[in-house]
Amino acid sequence: MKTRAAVAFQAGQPLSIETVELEGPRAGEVLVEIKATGICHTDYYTLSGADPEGIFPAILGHEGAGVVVDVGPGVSTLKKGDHVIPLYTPECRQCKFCLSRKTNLCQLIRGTQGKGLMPDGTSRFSLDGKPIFHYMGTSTFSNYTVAPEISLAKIRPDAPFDKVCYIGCGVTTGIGAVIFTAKVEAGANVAVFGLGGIGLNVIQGAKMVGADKIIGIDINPARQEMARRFGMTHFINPQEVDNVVDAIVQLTDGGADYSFECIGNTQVMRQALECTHKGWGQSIIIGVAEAGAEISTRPFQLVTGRQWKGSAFGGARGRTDVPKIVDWYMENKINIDDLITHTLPLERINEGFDLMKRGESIRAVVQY
Ligand code: NAD
Ligand code: AHE
Ligand code: ZN
Repeated sequence: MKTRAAVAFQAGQPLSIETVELEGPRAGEVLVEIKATGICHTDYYTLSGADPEGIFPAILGHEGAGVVVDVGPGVSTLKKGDHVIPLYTPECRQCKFCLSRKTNLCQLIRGTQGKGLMPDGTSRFSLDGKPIFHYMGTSTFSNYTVAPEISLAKIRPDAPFDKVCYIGCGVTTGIGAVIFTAKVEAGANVAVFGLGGIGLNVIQGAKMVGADKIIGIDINPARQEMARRFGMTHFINPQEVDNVVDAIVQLTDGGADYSFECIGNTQVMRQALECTHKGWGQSIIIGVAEAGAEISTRPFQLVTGRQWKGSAFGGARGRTDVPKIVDWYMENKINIDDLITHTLPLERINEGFDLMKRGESIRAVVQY
């Protein structure tokens, strides 16, 4: 079949709207009509050329929601008409990682996914007879996409696509990092570095679990209003204080119990670790840093009890947890609507990237 898609032909170049060829689903695969997709900073990261796994031409996008149109041989858990959210972190429930119960990082198809291919080592997308690579196993910047069955969470049919698509990455990453990765307890003091599409969801998660002080740190003062609406109690603009770490330590009587880096800046990652409390502070890295970047701190910071952790997709097990997060939204337990600041047609997807780069959007959503 043919489908409209935004194609990334080259790093650093705007996406190009094309009509591409899409082959039907093979064994274990599912054809999905994507109804809406968010634009995450990670899409920009890969498009910029900073991603060591970035390959071109590719169809980016990993924050979508849609409807099953067709299933390939052997698919047993999904059928035509089911509503789904594609998962860049699949959940096969049979690999060593899934069975460990210690991580959400299912590895069954990670090798081919990172090479922009379906699990059988080929691509379903092409243009003028030449293959186009998939991205993160999802490629939601295409109106129709093919994904492995294990990379799709079935969700309730009454959830609006243009809102719950955000659960495909930002919402789950932010709230999940608080409840699944850090397991923040009521009364804890939390510091959140970067108040964009991810950081605001960390704030929302921290408020949900009953955190005490929720300190937001961002160089964009315009982020303050929205962050307060989601539960931030204190704001620090790093450009207005001598030392961010000292400012947080003073506010929290010795340091934050938990901190979250939601930017992808290795200098800030160091600050995020060092602002946590001696003896037990935990700092969770969510931000994705460019190829070659490295983090550093004095080992003494860890010797004296601070811990560095990372979180991918908020530690959520997609097929199990994503449908529950959709329920939370439908039951008004979480707010997604206010974070979706812009909705655009596919033809204007590059404007969505520009809004994010200028710090004017929280989430721009493409509606097909
Ligand atoms: P975003 O662009 O919406 O937000 C980034 C925020 O950081 C902005 O508000 C910006 O003003 C702020 N910022 C930039 N530099 C800063 C600095 N030096 N100090 C303080 N604030 C600063 O991006 P996003 O979509 O929220 O994504 C944030 C990061 O999380 C990205 O690196 C993205 O790739 C990553 N991410 C990781 C996962 C994961 O599973 N680990 C999932 C999604 C996104
Ligand atoms: N290809 C990148 C890795 C980027 C990365 O860390 N991705 C996160 C999700 S970001 C979503 O917005 C992730 O889930 N990582 C785990 C994994 O297996 O990719 C690079 O730097 O190589
Ligand atoms: Zn993302």
